[in-house]
Amino acid sequence: MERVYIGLGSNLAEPRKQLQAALTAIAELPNSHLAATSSLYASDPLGPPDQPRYVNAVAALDTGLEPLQLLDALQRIEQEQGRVRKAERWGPRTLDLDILLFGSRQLAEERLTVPHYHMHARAFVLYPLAEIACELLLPDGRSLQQLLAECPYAGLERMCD
Ligand code: A4P
Ligand code: MG
Repeated sequence: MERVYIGLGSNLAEPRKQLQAALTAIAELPNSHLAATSSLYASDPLGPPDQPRYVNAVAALDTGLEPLQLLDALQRIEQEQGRVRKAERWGPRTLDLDILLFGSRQLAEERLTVPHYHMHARAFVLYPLAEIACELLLPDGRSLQQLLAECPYAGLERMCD
């Protein structure tokens, strides 16, 4: 089993429900155990500004799946929840599931870059992650606390349960 962190995001079709349904589906993945989930956070969109605010969260999964098996499974969940991939970069979506960290692995495969390439500077990733993995070290040796110190909380809002 390896500890994996998954970033969840949605800004279409009732984002809260999208995230809750995704967490239920992730909890049912084979050979895996959903260990923790952060609160939900409302966040200002990164990318084109003419789109609704996002709801974001981070989940910790202990899994025996290999990285590409997990990516396939997460993309299946995205599809099942009506994700349509559009040409516009960083445009609105019903559900986005990103593999942020996979144990201490560093992967640079065609379909999979781990750690996720922009996680280091995104408040909507780092603050939810800190809720469930405060003492985390990244594979390059940087601590989550260090990244948080350089990442303003701006545009983020923890949602009530
Ligand atoms: N891929 C490579 N590495 C990974 C990984 N670690 N996890 C590949 C998941 N997928 C990975 O992803 C495109 C391809 O990346 C996949 O086919 C996979 O093989 P995608 O989900 O189809 O496209 P995308 O998400 O639109 O692209 P991208 O560049 O990954 O966008 P991001 O970085 O996910 O950003 N603003 C707020 N406030 N909150 C958000 O959650 N999200 C985005 C999307 C933009 N703005 C946002 C948010
Ligand atoms: Mg993505």
